[in-house]
Amino acid sequence: MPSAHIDTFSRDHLPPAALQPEFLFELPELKFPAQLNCATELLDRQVAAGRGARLCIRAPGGLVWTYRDLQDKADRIAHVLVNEMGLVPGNRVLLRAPNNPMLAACWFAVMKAGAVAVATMPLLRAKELKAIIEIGRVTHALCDASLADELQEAVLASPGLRQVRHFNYAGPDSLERAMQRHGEPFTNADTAADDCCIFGFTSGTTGVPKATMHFHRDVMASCLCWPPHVLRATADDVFIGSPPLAFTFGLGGLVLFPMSIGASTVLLDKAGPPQLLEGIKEFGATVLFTAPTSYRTLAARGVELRRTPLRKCVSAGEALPASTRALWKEATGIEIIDGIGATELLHIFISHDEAHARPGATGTVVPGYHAEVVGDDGQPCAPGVVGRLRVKGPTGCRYLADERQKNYVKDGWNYTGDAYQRDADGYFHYHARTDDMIISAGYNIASPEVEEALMQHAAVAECGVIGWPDAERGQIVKAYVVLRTGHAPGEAMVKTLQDFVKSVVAPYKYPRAIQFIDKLPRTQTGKLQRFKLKDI
Ligand code: 3UK
Repeated sequence: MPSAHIDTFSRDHLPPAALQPEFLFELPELKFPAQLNCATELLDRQVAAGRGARLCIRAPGGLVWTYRDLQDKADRIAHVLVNEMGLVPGNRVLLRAPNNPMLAACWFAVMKAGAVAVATMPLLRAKELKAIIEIGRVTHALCDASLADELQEAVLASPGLRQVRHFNYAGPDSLERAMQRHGEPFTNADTAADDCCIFGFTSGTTGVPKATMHFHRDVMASCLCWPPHVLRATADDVFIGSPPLAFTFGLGGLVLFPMSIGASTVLLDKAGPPQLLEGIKEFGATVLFTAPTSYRTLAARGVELRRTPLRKCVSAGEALPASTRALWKEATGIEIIDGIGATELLHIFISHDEAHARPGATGTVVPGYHAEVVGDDGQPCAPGVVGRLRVKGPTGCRYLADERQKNYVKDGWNYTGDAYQRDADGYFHYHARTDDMIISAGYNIASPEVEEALMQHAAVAECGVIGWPDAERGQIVKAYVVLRTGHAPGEAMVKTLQDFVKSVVAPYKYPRAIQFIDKLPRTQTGKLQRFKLKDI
């Protein structure tokens, strides 16, 4: 396949063939042509098919863009990148903004120009940005003016990154001013289906960042597996949610999936539970993407939510506790669609629709993917036995020049690092991250199971459970608990919660130590950072 890349950095740094996963294209719709540009497929095709006047993106403050408007912006930005910033296909463009329409336009511009998008979490500091710039050999940056400071500092320390433009600002050197100079349509780079277009940095619950590499065909595959087979939204749906577009959960749920069906999306620059609620009401959102904790908090507003047209609610990023599923159903009448995805696989590969929810299970394998639970010997486990989850399908793990490729991919399978159990009906039940299993006096205890038990108690707002070193038992179960307002910490509460856990799960799993805290440590993607609890 002829690559469009003149700068061959990404192709030169793919993992060696022997360390790549096996890629499967079993669904007929996944037989991609040799040349494929995902911006042509997702954006230009909608306009060419006569849907240019349809609503595409809205945002707080009254901004409304049609598909034609987004195409116009993306074309102008692509011209600026190529004609004013010296971009050639294959260059890496760092993108930095809260979720907003210009960020989406910049993302499509990078696709159109045949470059590689390196989207970054808004909260990252200069030091972390510098590491990303180095790992991804970033050459260009497009940055929201509100997040300029930390990037500025990182750019000063990064000689390879010379071209930076800022947007959502009115200065003479702004991206918007440059866009005014380019009104003509942009001819998209004729990229190969296997030209890289995304470096997705892992959200990392543990530390050192690594970049996952995704091709144009991977972007299209993510739109063709889970969305039509499980989510089944329509062109009239209005998508909304909290995950940043730098997190592939957000990129898919809030940009790629709505656009792949001609629907519209609402991009919120701040998307905590209050802003989500406001957004759902104001824009009449029908499809919500957010994390389990956010559903837990929002459930308190069930009366208001029932008055909105919200109809599909997707949870991912962390295991969805059965208690949160029940709480949301009771509050809103809506059955949450759970799904496990990973940055390495771009999006969701095990999930279920509303009619097939099983409390405590993530779901069944998404069409297009294969998944197994295997023991340490690499052999599939019998139903009900906990082992390691491994997956393969049209997308898979390619770390950019990283030793850890051989840990994630073995024998063609992607090992996600999760301990799972598969039941006789093919439903996958989450246990823990393989490194979050607690071994106490010879018992294997999964942190999330104890957390889920605790959360069923009315006094518990949130909690995190870890193994704590213990001379006698090796480890003991220790819980960090955030109480709901109106409940007092203290010895009596410790005893109450311990007794409660013993009454809902096997008593040996109860937390022998409980510490009350105000807030749990979380990543910017909303994941609990259990490893940080021990230092509290
Ligand atoms: C955990 C889940 C249980 C699991 C992601 C949807 O989370 C995403 O990507 P990350 O790379 O993390 C991957 C890991 O997160 N996880 C995610 N979802 C679930 N565990 N139930 C779930 N529903 O440990 C997995 O290995 O940050 C999620 C779409 C795109 C994504 N990138």
